[in-house]
Amino acid sequence: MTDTPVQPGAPGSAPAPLEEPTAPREPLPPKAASDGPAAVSPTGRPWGGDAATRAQEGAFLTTAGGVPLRDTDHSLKAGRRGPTLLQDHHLREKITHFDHERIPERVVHARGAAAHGRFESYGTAAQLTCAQFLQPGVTTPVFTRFSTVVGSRGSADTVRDTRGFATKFYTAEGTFDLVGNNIPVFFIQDAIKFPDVVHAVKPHPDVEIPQAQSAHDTFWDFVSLHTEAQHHTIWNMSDRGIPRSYRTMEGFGVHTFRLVAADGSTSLVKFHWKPKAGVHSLTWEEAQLAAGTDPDFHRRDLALAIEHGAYPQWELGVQVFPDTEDQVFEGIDLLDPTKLVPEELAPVQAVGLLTLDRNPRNYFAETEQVAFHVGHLVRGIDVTDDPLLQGRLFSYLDTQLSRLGGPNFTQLPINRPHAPVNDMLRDGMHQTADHVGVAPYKPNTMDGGCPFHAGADVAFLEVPARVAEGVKERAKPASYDDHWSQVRMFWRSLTPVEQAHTAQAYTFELGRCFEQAVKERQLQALANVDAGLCATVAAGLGLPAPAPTVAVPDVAPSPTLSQVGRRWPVDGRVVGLVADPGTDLDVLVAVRDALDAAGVLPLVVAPTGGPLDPARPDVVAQRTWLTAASPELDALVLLGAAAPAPDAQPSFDAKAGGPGMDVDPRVVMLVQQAYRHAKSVAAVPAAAAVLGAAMIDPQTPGVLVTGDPATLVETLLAQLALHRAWERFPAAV
Ligand code: HDD
Repeated sequence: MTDTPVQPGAPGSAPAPLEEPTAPREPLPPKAASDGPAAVSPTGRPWGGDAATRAQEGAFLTTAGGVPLRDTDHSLKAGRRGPTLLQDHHLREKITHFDHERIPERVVHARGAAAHGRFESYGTAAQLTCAQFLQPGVTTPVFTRFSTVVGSRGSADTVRDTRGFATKFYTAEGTFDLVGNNIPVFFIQDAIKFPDVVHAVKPHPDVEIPQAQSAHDTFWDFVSLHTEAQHHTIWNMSDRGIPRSYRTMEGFGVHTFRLVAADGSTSLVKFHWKPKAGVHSLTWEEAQLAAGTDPDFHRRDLALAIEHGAYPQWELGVQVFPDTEDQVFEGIDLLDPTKLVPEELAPVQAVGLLTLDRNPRNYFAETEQVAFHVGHLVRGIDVTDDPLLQGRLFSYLDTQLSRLGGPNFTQLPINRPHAPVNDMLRDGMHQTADHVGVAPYKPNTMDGGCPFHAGADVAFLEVPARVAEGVKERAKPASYDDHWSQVRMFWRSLTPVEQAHTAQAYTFELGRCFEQAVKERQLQALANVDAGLCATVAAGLGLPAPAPTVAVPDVAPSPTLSQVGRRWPVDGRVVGLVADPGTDLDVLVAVRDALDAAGVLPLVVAPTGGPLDPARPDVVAQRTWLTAASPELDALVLLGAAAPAPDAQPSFDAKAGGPGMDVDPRVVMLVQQAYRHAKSVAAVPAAAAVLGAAMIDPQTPGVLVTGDPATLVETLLAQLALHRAWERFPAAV
């Protein structure tokens, strides 16, 4: 025996003391916003937080096998400075798992944001379809994922692009997916062209630029050669291509679907989502600013609105057409996905209300792993022969096999039906179900004939629709040949402000192309749409405007295609209250509370974070003069003279506000931006100098100076309902 102390770490020594506590601790509770209103689906499954899917249990850190761990910070080494041992099974498990944390991103729609909610049926579609979730009084849990199309998972939200709008209805009769976009038509008429259009719009394959942009040669090469894409493209170039928020987008099922009623009668329909908050877009400058200051602009907006209780809502509506044999309505081929049916010809009839009220708890588990499929249909809703839809019926199932690693992705918690599942699919990668019985085939006697076929009163039934007569050929019908009249209809339905934005977008995008032939060919396409549009874009490019090559019939505008001129609810809109140490906090609180009561989200914008006055902890800055930016704010209220703060720097961006000026240059820049973006700007008299420094005439539309908080709020809310002071365009951008 020796009494020499054993060195820590030497064989036989006690483990080194731990720095962290080892007392058991309960896992953190979920964030309030992701807890959401507790509710139970009609099938009995909870959807306000599902304890069964929570991954973490117990108080201790464990291995994947549940063995409690004492140390996850040091690998097992041969001596403290020695090499790491292959024996370290915890190290290998930890690193191996990490090495495989990523799954392939979606080939399109990679970047998205999602939320849970509920769909309440009005019952107004009960005459049209026997689908259970559209019957009177039925509420169905849903999960909706919004997305851009072109960019990678980490790209910016506010790029010019189409937006995806996909909703999974967990109905009592099985899952129904409505996989739509914010544009009612598509680039192509046949799914076989999908790889072509996507290859054209994705970054160039040699250097992989540009990211999340259509402003490049291959895209315009494709759409100018492939003129059926011109209709979708003009929607992209309009303000619809840069939505203000996911909350302010329309959604469209695009294709014509067939509804089947309880009595077997059928009708053709197009699905529409109508946002309760109205249809609003960013300006191009706002979109570009937001991509820099807040690339997560739409994702954050959705999550914050839900967290603040301003739950986004959309009405689901249908345009209904008789199910005639030719499937043509008012001369429009309903099977051509590059055509819409103007609402003036077939009004949208509301059939239910979607409310998104719970943020995801885990982005990967829910938003990333959710798998939509146009073939997820329920009894009472069937597909048509639209060749784009037919191809999609293959693609969505197929893509999940590589994205989610096998055929059992419907067992992932977010994809699990809320209806009972009793299929005869077995085994495969990532199988988690414990199937019982010996006879997963039909007919059988070994399992007593189970499971039984469903009767016609509950089963999904394909409608016995007549298929077109003809020969087998790779061709399309003549009714798909008009690529121009609806493009012209869209253009003519826009107000002058919207037309100016659209022409500017074409000019920018083609200006980013380098191939002369591509620009000239697209100008030729624009000449067929409208001579004025073509001339404006040609002038911007410095090229001659060609004459049209196609005689396009004159078309009536469809006023519902424009966003301008209507009043919308103000719920969930965001107003910046620009304050400083001299601000009368009673006025600020009066304005803030009145806006809050109207459902608007007021954000205090102060020189620094924290309380404006230590004696008034109820008034705290949510944004600072440095972090606030116009795109996030739908209007500004100026509540102080905004004298330069000690950290103010002269700004080259602001037209005024350099050294020696009386107003902080960051506030000047913010106000100038908001003004250029045609936002309302209201000011108390003490802040009039800020307008002066920003060179804004207080008499301009949408600008107001008043000392009366009630008048200020009332005027501001009325202006917010119009979204922008449109009269300020086209001087604004
Ligand atoms: Fe698609 C994803 C919408 C045509 C193939 N599509 C995807 C998503 C939306 C749409 C919203 C994202 C779903 C999510 O959030 O996970 N797609 C549309 C619309 C189309 C359309 C409205 C035309 C009307 N799509 C289309 C065609 C094909 C695909 C013609 C193939 C032939 N789409 C896919 C895909 C994706 C997809 C490759 C990528 C990831 C996924 O499916 O799950 O299969």
